[in-house]
This record gives sequence, structure tokens and C-alpha cells, in this order.
Amino acid sequence: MLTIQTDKHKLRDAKTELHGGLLVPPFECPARVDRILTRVQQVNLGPVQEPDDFGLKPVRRIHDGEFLAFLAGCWDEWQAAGFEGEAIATSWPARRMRVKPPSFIDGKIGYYCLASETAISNGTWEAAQASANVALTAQAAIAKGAQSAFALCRPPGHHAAADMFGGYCFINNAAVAAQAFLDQGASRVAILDVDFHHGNGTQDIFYGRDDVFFQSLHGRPEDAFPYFLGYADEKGASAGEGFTENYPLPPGTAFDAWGDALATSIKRIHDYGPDAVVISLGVDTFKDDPISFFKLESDDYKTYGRMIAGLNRPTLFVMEGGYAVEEIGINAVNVLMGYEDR
Ligand code: Q9C
Ligand code: ZN
Repeated sequence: MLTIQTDKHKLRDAKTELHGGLLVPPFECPARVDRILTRVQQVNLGPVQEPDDFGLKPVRRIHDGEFLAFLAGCWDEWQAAGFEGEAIATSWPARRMRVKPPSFIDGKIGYYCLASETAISNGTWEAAQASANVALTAQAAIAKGAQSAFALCRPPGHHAAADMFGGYCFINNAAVAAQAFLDQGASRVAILDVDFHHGNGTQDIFYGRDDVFFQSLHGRPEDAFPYFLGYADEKGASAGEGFTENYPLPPGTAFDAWGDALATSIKRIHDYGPDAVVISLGVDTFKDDPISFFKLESDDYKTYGRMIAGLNRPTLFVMEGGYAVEEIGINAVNVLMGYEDR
């Protein structure tokens, strides 16, 4: 399987994450991609190539222009305001307030942010664009005839909505790639989100549409980030009614129950008959993940990679989360090896 990767991910190197009332080193760190890349090379998964530059046109198909302008200018505006730390949102348009973007960056960042753990700093915007290019390059390889490809994206994307960042995500790489398939002639794309966290951004982007079938397995919102989306009764709206499906699962869920949910989801995708499948591949479902509560073992990733291969559709794997850095290479690449039945 072809892997697309660039060292430009290292430009995303925030020093702070607001966690448990402390500013700690971010869980979403550069070492994550280094570990996965090392493992890709160790097992000879296949060639590793640099991304092409697609510019912002395919990104604008998903994201709001004002939001992208905010991301591009945020760090400069934050510094110009004289703030000494990284850019962190602290105010939001909460219930019964005016949902209208302020001019001053301290307010504007809250308007465009969905959770304050994620700091913006020097290089964040450049890395986010490079990550989208990684997804688009892997998508293009499939469009040219490859049966599968691995987009080793960082920063991740599935929490990012059309006009919101957060949950370590800025540009929704999976959504941008899915839209690229459609813009190149596909009529139906399925997105299967196996990250521990609900893919709120992806769900929101496609909620009213029937050309993208969105499925997410995740820690139930009663207990897990992003908390405010991902219930089983969210099934899509208007034309999108029936084209979103959620599988919220309780603390302690291991592969027996998780794999059952995946099998159901795969059956549903099979019935939909997509032209292409995008996997939002997070491996924060691992038993030792520091911020999650599922109990998957390293071998389970191979098992479910094989299950995904059973769909027998062109499949784009887009890297999302996974914070047990020591094991992230083994777990992520196990999915890809399982898919290849190795
Ligand atoms: N304080 C992805 O896996 N919540 N994002 C932080 C630790 C945010 C995860 C909890 C978790 C975001 C792509
Ligand atoms: Zn996650």
C-alpha cells in the first residue's frame, strides 16, 4: 500500500494543551507520525511519497472562507494583541448569545473554536494545509486506480467542522478527500470513522446530504469528548435522513462488542454500495491510550483491517487520533496489514 507523508507535520508543534486545569505538552505530538512512519518502513508496507500541493480550492469545498482566513491569521493576530502564550479560546457564543464573529482575536478565536484544549501557534496553519495535501494526494492515487492508500495525516481532522477547529483538528482531511472523490465523478462515498472519538466535524459537514454515508464508532457522548454530538438517534436531516449512523459505546468496551458494531457498520456500508470508502483511522481505541476508554489489543487492529477489506471497495485510510505513542506505529500499521491480509 502506498503511504503519503511529509515532514511538514512537524510545523504543528504547540507547547501547550489545556488538560485537567493544567497547560501540559500536547498529546497530539510530532512523535506520533515518526512512530507510524518507522513502522511503515519496518514492515515494508510499500512506497512512501511526498504530497502534491493542491492549494486551498479543494479545502474550500468543505470549509467556510472566513474560517480559513481566521486560521491563516490567528497566530499573527494573537501575537499582535500582545498575548504571551499560545492562542487558546476562552469565550464562546453560548446559549442565548449572539452567534456573530468579533473582530478582536481573543473573541474571534472563541467563535471559530469548539473546544479549548487545542492551542494555535506558529506553523499550525502551514501544517494543517500540508495534512490536507497528504489526504488529497492519497485520494488522487486511488482516483488513478490504486485499490487503497494511506494518508499519514497530522494534524488530524475529524473534529473540524466547516467553520470550527478543536479536538486537535483544523482542516477536516477525510471530508476534503471524500468531497474530492465526488467532484471527480463518484456518486456515493462512505466515511467509516473508527477513531475513539465521535467524528462530530465530519457528521456535521455531511448531515444534510445523501452522497456521503457517515458511520462512527466511538465512546458514548455521556462520557467522552466531544460530549455534545454522537448519540445513536442522530441519523441525518432532510436529504441526509438515514445517511448518518452512530455507534456510541460505553467505558471498557473491548473488541468483542466493538467488533460487533464494526460488523454492523460494514454491512450497512456494503448495502449503500459506495464508489469509495474513506476510513477515519484513529487508534485511540487502544487499551493503553492515555485519554480514551476502550480496550482494543494490538492484534485486534489486524482483525478489523481484514474486515474492512471485505468491503472490496477502493479504500482511503486517513490518519486521525491515537496517543499511546509507544504502540501507535504497530496499531495503525496493523490495520493496513490486516487490510492486505498480511
Ligand atoms: N484533555 C482526536 O483524537 N479532549 N482528537 C482532550 C484530554 C480532546 C481527540 C482530553 C480530545 C481530542 C483526533
Ligand atoms: Zn480520537
